[in-house]
Amino acid sequence: MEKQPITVTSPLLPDLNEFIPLLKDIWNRKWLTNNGFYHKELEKTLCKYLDIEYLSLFTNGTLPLITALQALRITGEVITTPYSFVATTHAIWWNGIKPVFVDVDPETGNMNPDKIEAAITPRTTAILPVHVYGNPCDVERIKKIADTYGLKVIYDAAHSFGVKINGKSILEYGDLSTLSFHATKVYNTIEGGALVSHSPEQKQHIDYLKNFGFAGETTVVAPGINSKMDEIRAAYGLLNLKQVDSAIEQRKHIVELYRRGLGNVKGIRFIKDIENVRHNYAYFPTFINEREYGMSRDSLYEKLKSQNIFGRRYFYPLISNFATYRGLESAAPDKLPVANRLANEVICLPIYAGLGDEDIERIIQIIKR
Ligand code: T4K
Repeated sequence: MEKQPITVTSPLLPDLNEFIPLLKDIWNRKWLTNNGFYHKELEKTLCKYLDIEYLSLFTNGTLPLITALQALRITGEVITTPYSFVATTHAIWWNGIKPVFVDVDPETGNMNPDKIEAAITPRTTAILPVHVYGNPCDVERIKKIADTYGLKVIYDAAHSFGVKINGKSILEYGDLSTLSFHATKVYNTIEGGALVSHSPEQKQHIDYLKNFGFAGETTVVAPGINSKMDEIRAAYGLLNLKQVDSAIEQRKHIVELYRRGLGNVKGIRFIKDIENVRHNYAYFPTFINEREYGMSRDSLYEKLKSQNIFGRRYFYPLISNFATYRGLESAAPDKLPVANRLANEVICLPIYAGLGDEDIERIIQIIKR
């Protein structure tokens, strides 16, 4: 019998039997969106789980980025990383702000703090790094630079659900952090996201912004947007939260198997394991050195595909190489050598709760052969 396709991820789904009574309750309440009961419950429960104080739910992980830039009134130029999903740069562009790319660290794929200062101009107002694959950026150094130059920091923490550093939530760093709860993420509400802030006033303002700027029935305080999470997804999110710890444990086990199975394969490299981090194992990126491995990343990608295994080249092409952005001065490939190399070498292997040991062993054997 032909093997079922193995995709890079598969969504964590709550028990349908537990979901149906919640749906019935929503039907009875006839309150479907606009800060309803389940919305409030999920905000509260997520704050507790993530060990943070202020979180605003959104309809996806892109709108909190766009809104964060609005909330802090960011203008001019924003320093960012090209090694991410396009949404990071798109959010800057949608605000009429110029993205300025800087290169990344070869060991982690995160923004290289050594490159930030040279990119600062009189028009720079903020830094927008990404904790890529859920691995924390060098938050202390980025804070120091931001403080020195009077810049704001917004972290795209789309991959960092539940990640901690030295026992503290990674979401505590920066002026604001954003999360994505997309179906493909460690924790999902189907589509969804959040903006994490640090004071009741900041949260209040963000809550106005995600509701058209309304601060009361007849008062609009800003040109807001509509990005409210509905009750059905909030209820689904409450159920999914109950199983996320077990899902992260299963992901950890998969990472251990991959690291053990592929650790000695010449030409294959993993992301550096940063110390004192509670990881969420959101992705398992491997980097293929064609010369040492004896096959290019793309050939390996095709070979896996021919066996019904669908790894993904996150993040290739590099954002700065897309037609939309490649005209920018900072997008020139010779200015971003590390990011370009990582984008050309990366393949993220399948990882999700429920992926069996025998499937992982099969993937390892195909890569080793
Ligand atoms: N910032 C960063 C750093 C991000 O990575 C993202 C999103 C954002 C911001 C924006 O957040 P959102 O606005 O999306 O909340 C996926 C996701 O759509 C996207 O959320 C994610 N990052 C990005 C890295 O990956 P695709 O186009 O690669 O997904 P897709 O549809 O090809 O799905 C991948 C695999 O997952 C499929 O082959 C099978 C499996 N899958 C997918 C879906 C949607 C399922 O099994 N079931 C499903 O329902 O973008």
